[in-house]
Amino acid sequence: MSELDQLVEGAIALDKWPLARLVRLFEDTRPGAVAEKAAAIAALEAHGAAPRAMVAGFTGTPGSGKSTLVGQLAARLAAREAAAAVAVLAIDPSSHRSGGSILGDRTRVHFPVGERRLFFRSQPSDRELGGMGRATYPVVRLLERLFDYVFVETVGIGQSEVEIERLADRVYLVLQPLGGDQVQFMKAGIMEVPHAFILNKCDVGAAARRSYHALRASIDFARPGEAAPPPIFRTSAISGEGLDDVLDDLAAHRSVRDAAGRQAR
Ligand SMILES: Nc1nc2c(ncn2[C@@H]2O[C@H](COP(=O)(O)OP(=O)(O)OP(=O)(O)O)[C@@H](O)[C@H]2O)c(=O)[nH]1
Ligand SMILES: [Mg+2]
Repeated sequence: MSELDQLVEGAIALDKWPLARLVRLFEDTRPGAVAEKAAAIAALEAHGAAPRAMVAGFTGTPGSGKSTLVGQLAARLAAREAAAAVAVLAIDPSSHRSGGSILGDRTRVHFPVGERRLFFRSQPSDRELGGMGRATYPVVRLLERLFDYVFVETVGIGQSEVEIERLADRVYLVLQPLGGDQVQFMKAGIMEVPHAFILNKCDVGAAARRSYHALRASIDFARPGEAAPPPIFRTSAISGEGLDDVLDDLAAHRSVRDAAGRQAR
C-alpha cells in the first residue's frame, strides 16, 4: 500500500497522527501542494470517504462564548450520538502576531484525551477574507469526508457571516446579553444571514430576558415578513441550559438536508 493510502486509511479511522498530517496538507496553500491535495482527495474517494458531514457555522460577537459553546456542543453531541464524530475548526482573529503557534493555549475547547470522535483545530484568520482563513475552505472540504459534523467558529466582523454562509449548511449567530445602556444588537446586514440565533450566557438573569425580547424585535425589524422567523435559542455554555435544543435543531436540519440530497454549496 502506498504511503498516501496508509495516511488516508489512518485518517478515516480518525487516528490523530495521520489526521493531523492530512489537515496540515490541506492547510498548505502553496501551488506546489495542489497535486498532493488532489491525490489525497482521490484516495479518500477510493476509500469511500465521500463528503458526509453536516457543517455548522458559529459566528458572532467577540467574547460571546462561541468557543466554550462549540466545545460543549461537540462533547454533548458525541455523548448523545454514540457513533457521531465531530470536528471543530476555530478561526482565531487574534493570532496574527503569534502565527498560530499558541492557538491551542488560548482556546477553551478541552476534549477528553483519547476520544477520537472529537477533533479540534484552530487556524489564524485572514483579514482580507472577512474573518475566515485561506485554509478554512479546503480543510472543511477534507473534514467533511471524515466526520459526521464539522463546527466552524468565526468572529462576526460583518463579512464573515456571508463567507460562512457559503461554507456551512446552517449558520448560527451567537450573541450575549446586552448591558443596560446598549439598545441595539447589531447592524441589520448581519442579522440577515444566520439561520438561527443563539443568545448565550443566559445564566446571567434579568439582562438575558430583556435581551431576548430586544433581539426578537431586532430580527423582526431586520427581516420583516419572513414566513418562518428564525429561532432564538437561549443557552448557557456554563450550565448546559439550552444546548440540547441547539443540537435538536442541527439534527432536524441534517435530516431535512439528507432527505433532499446534499445540495451543492
Ligand atoms: N456566564 C457565562 N459565561 C460564559 C458562557 N459561555 C462563555 N462564557 C465566558 O465568556 C468568556 C468568553 O468565552 P469564549 O468561549 O472564549 O468566547 P468567544 O466568543 O469564543 O471569544 P472570542 O473567540 O475571543 O471572540 C469566557 O470567560 C467564558 O468562560 C456562559 O454561557 N455563561
Ligand atoms: Mg473563541
